[in-house]
Amino acid sequence: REIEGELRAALQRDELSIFFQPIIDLATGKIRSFEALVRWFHPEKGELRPDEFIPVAEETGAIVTLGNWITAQAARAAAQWPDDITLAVNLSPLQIKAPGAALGILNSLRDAGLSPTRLELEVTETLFLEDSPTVVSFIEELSAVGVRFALDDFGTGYSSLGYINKWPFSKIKVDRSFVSGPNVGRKSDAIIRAVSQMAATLDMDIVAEGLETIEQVSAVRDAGCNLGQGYYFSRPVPDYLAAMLLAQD
Ligand code: G
Ligand code: G
Ligand code: G
Ligand code: MN
Ligand code: NA
Repeated sequence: REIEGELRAALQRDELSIFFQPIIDLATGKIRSFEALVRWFHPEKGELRPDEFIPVAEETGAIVTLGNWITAQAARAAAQWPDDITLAVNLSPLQIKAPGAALGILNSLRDAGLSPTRLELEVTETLFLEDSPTVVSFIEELSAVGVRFALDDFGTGYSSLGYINKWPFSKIKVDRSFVSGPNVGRKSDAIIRAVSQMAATLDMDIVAEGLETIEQVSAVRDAGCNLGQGYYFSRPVPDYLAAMLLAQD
């Protein structure tokens, strides 16, 4: 595919960059962490979203190189932040299943000078669809040095509670379909409440994603989410703007 060779060249030509979206403590209004979101500024096609090239990178195996590059770049920015601000990075299932995946991430952190305890890896349920020893050792190796895991897009899969029972997640990210859209109402609110209560009991953080209005912020806070993320607070921004947000916080 055309985009495949271009992706390789893009890394060399510096066309990719990492944006950062703050995750806010809903009790204090302060920034708790930033999620790294990759962007590709293509010379002809303009801004490409990850949905358009991450799947291609997965198919071609380029995701391993790309993923380690993303982690390294994001960690380099995060190393400049105050120590109590953490970095969240999205991982593709294929990236995790590649040989040496944990080592690749730890090397990226070391090169960037970021402590593993400041990294949180966001994974989705699709990672666990097959119960592989590779996934087990990936999670054990990184947990052992203090890396944390967040269950992303919670509520869109099939057996999220089973995964929470089995794996050491420290955070649940409630999918934005529970916050806005046709399926939001009494039922979605009750689900957020129940999951928030569970999260608090288990000492997990719970983030509501896709918050765009003050009403949505109030609703998820009242329902028990302790963290929030979305355009209401900030769009994903370049590293220098993330640093400015922190300076003003
Ligand atoms: O960034 P957007 O805001 O468009 O993200 C779209 C999707 O791409 C999300 O599901 C997000 O998790 C994923 N995504 C964004 N950045 C990365 C990345 O660095 N690595 C991987 N694997 N997925 C990413
Ligand atoms: O604030 P406290 O020490 O009680 O927090 C214990 C744990 O519960 C922490 O992991 C914190 O993130 C989480 N937590 C705190 N407040 C809330 C909340 O309102 N809802 C949920 N779900 N978790 C919370
Ligand atoms: O799958 P994941 O949760 O990693 O993806 C995050 C995605 O959500 C990114 O595409 C990001 O740009 C997008 N996003 C972040 N905040 C908002 C928001 O408030 N509204 C909408 N529609 N999308 C958001
Ligand atoms: Mn995510
Ligand atoms: Na999500």
